[in-house]
Amino acid sequence: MNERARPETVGQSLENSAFFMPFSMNRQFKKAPRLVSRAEGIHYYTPEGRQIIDGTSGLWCVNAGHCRPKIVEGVSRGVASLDFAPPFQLGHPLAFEFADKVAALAPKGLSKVFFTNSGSESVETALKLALAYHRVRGEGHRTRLIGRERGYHGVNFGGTAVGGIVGNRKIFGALLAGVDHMRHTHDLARNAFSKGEPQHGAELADDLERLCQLHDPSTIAAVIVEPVACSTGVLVPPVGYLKRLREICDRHGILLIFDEVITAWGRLGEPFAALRFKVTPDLITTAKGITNGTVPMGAVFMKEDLYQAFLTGSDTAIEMPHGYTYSGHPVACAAGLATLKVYEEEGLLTRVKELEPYWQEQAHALKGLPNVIDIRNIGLIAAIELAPRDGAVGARGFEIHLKAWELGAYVRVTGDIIALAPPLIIEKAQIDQLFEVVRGVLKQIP
Ligand code: PXG
Repeated sequence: MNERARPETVGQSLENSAFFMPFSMNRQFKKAPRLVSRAEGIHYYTPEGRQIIDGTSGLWCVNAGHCRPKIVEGVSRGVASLDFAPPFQLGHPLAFEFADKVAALAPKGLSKVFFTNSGSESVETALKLALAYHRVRGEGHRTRLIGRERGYHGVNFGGTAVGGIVGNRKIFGALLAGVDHMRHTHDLARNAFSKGEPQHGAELADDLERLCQLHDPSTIAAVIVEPVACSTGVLVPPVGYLKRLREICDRHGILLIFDEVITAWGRLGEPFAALRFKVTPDLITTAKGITNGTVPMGAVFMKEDLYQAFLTGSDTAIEMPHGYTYSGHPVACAAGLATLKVYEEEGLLTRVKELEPYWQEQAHALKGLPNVIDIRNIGLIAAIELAPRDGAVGARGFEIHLKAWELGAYVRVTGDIIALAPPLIIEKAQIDQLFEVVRGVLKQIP
């Protein structure tokens, strides 16, 4: 067996392992595992020492690259000096310091921060904040939550309910009551091979107006969307779409939530996608890149007047009966502070502005390869959509994922869509290498 074809096991079978892997094909995976045991910069290394380009920043989170010494050191020092402190009715300085630092990067007006431990928890927190905000202002009749088809907002009940992925919803019962969904914006017929924001589809925002008329706007608390829907195959918002959503929300007193779990922290060339699209939501959910993926953490940013509404309108001593044992965990805050330092020192929150033209050119150079029906990009994200095989949606995509691994790149595949989002430290020559692997794979997989 040559070096490349060797299974990446640690020498023993994993078929009877106790580990129930999340969002994985347990049956298939445990027969032929793919493991990594070390990472550095833009690379993973298998237990056998094979180098793999990380084409998706782990899971869209390792924006500064892997095992950055300053972040490792920040986490080590943090855990050695304060391992844990209760976050309720007690504090530690790092949480206050980190909240002020991240709030300074957020769009103007989103000045308060609630800490969580993941994107899913951020989404639940934002949805609960929206409902509670209306109630403390005497608008408790606003109880409906609106999401969008093909949206991904994590896996908790609220996030699954506002999410628009059929496979994630269908086996979990009725989820939340009072949820509805707008249409998604993916439109290959009009927008295939768009560079950046596609031209067609701003009018799809009017689907929100339709739902307002159906339910009456006074029943709607909040609308949640990803500025760019990443998990379902990189759906870039059409020119003017997000602005139109904002206008409709303003007209009807509905809160707009941007789920920036992926799009924040420099992925689109700004600290937040809201800054790039120049549309300011009322709440932003985030996680992942906030600590460069090293220690789990999430955050919800909110406008000052939401926070003030709780301080003035709450009829209980505790203004917001919500929070997690690990909200603002000291080790996560230490990781976050060290991460921000690296982002700042290396200009990573805006570096993508320089890289984007080159990235776009290299991505679109794949046009014409077998089965490629669309290429789209924004920031340091690209998707290559392939025609599905007859009667076997996703089969081609999965073979591509495996072949890329064999040829030395880890790439995300959703159905038959390849999604690429490497660490923001990537150099042009490494962008070439990543696309060279993808090109080779596309040529080999029928
Ligand atoms: N919202 C958005 C927009 C996300 O992308 C979550 C919420 C949930 O975050 P947590 O930290 O609870 O996982 C996410 C997560 C993929 C993929 O393959 C993307 C995510 C998670 C798993 C897989 O694209 N994003």
